[in-house]
Amino acid sequence: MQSLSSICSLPEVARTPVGAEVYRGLTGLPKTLSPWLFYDERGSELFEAITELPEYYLTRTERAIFTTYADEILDAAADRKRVKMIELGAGTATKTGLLLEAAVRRQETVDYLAIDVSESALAAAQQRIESEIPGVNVISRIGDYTEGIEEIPAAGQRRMALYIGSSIGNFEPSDAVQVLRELRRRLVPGDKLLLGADRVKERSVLLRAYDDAAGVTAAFNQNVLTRINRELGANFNLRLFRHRARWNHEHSRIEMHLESLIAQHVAIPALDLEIKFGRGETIHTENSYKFTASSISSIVERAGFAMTRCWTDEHEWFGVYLATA
Ligand code: AVJ
Repeated sequence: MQSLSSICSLPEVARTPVGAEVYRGLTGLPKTLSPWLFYDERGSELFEAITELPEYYLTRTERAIFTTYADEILDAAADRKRVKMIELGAGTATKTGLLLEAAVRRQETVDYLAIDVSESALAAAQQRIESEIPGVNVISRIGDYTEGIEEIPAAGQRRMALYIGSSIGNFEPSDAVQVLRELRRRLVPGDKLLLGADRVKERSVLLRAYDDAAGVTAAFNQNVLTRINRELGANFNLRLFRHRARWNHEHSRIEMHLESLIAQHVAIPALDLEIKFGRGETIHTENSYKFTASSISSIVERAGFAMTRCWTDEHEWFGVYLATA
């Protein structure tokens, strides 16, 4: 815990979300930065590029599962009612289109509430879906996760909350339970959760997905330093911090780090900080948890849902799980 006086004497910038996170992460030990810092404009572009890399199987595999099973998923979710879809962290909602098309086949029209923190991503998603999939009524809400899904569904409606793309993997398991529990609180019994979560697999496949040959993931990781240089006036030298991806077997997660290649000091003027790095010391920038059917079921059930069904691909590389509130 920091004393109140030390908080009050911090520069103004330390109270912005980015300033506060960088202050917290780089003054603590081990040094960490939260993955939400990746997603400035350039970072979002780099992430889109990652999803198209040959090594990054996640997006393509989840899309293949939806392509094969969208109708089955909608049937299982609907309980013969009309489905209404709500997507948490909708982003550009490219894979969601497959589920929306299946909903339109079933019931002709579907209400789709897209929630995301990025206004530009939401606007683009809304435009594309409305023009490409007639029958979808898109409502978009800027916000974090479960904001904006308070209202009780109309009689005869079944709500299906989508939390896809293995976004859940960025959370420590106990935080993942909290996030889903918060969602559960805003649903009524019978409502559904459709969760996409990456699966444990051979280590070399995992490592390649987070350290691709073209270096796009390395650029994505290092971009956080560029962002800190730009927004907080820091002087990180990108050539002196190397991208590292590690498999942490004990915690069943891929970790991304930025490793300092030499002993060095970095100044962050906006935070009045001088950060010291030892040679080989890292900033831990991301955890990407990988699940078994049983580890994800345990999280879903601790959050108050009952696991209902699951779908996977031929290699069992990615899982799509339907749970009932
Ligand atoms: C967006 C959190 C699902 O963990 O695979 C991609 C982010 N990080 N490459 C993931 C990411 C490095 C991604 N998630």
